[in-house]
Amino acid sequence: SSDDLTQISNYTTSHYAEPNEKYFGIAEGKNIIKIHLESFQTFLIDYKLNGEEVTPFLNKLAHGQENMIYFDNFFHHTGQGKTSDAELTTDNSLYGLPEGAAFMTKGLNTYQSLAEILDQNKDYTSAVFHADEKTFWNRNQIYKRIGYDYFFHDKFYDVTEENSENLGLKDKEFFEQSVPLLQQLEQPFYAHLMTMTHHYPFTLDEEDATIAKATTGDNTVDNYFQTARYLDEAVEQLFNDLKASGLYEDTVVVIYGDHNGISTNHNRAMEEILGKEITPFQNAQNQRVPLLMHIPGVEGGVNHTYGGQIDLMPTLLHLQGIDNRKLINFGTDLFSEEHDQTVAFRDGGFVSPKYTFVNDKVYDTQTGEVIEKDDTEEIQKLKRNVIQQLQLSDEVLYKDLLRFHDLENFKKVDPSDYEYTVEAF
Ligand code: GP9
Ligand code: MN
Repeated sequence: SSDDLTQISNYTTSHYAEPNEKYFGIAEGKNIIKIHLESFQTFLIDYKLNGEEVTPFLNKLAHGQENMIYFDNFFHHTGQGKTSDAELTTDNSLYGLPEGAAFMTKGLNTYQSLAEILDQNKDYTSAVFHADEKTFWNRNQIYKRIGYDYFFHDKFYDVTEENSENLGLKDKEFFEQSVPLLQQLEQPFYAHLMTMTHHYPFTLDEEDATIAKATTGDNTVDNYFQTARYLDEAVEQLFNDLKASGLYEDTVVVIYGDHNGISTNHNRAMEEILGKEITPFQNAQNQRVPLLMHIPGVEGGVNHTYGGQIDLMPTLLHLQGIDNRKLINFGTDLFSEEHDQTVAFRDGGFVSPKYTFVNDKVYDTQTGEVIEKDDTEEIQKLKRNVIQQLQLSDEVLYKDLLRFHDLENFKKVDPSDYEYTVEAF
């Protein structure tokens, strides 16, 4: 009911972080291109396999080329919904559900998404580019509730046996065919491009491989580096094409990893790769995924702020000069002085600059040492806050509470406004 909603908006209002004046509105009206790196974990950045960089282009970006801001303490919070949880979270500042995929089970809910807020406040066109079948993760249904104007799925692409691998169209082909579609969008736009080749089991054609496999004997881990390199080259190609098309200039570019690609089933091989034991503490640290952001006119560099996918929507809104104070957002602006640096995992664990809480143990995030005296008020409070945040976010989804959330100048999304067929485009 709307009473449940009041409790939740009390929480999000008290948790809200004021925008940083230096960044508020700095990217107003600029196109936003968000690039989803499938299964890409932060440990790949600057990792050398047999003395060779695996992802040379992304490494350069992480070191500030193109005036990229690189968040090296950024995490995913995904659960069973994997990619779709990352989408839900980055676009709505809500957590995925503790079980199943909200994209499937809550596909008919009401949302107040980033795409729709941008549209209704600043006249943005929004589009998802993803060359899989449109029904995968129930995207064709939920996107109409999220309010995406366009969804360029496999039917919009020329997909053949030769240009496909694993789940479908190879990333280089995907990006190449996406640029002409991007050029047709009315500006300003918010475009979300989702890659697919660097996905379990990380298979790749011999002719596309430009780095040798790892040699741990674990196929998943060994293959992971070849597809990561391929993805790196695909992103570089996209940057070149965006520049050539004139789209790059004056565009906010956001690059993020969606979730881990290597599960704990592969700990033995990963220990060989990382040269350290994969304890529960280390496994938590491995849930880092990169976030890179190019904001025209803002100097690049490494930003060590702790944060996660939940924080992306508030951050992007503030860059547009749209205050998220009244929104049901569980994250906070990464650039805000008041940003909450405690990053929740879906299972109630968390990482903060000081503490890592996993498997019922608290560790010092900086040293990895177990903290014996873990019942301090400070730690208890962090634990409570994380649980509360997850529970309230779940309640929003389970009870479809955004139905009751009146926002000034916001019209409820009408799914019948959207039709994702090639004919309708
Ligand atoms: C499929 C792609 C992969 O469309 O999004 O999903 P995942 O298996 O990573 O959840
Ligand atoms: Mn994924």
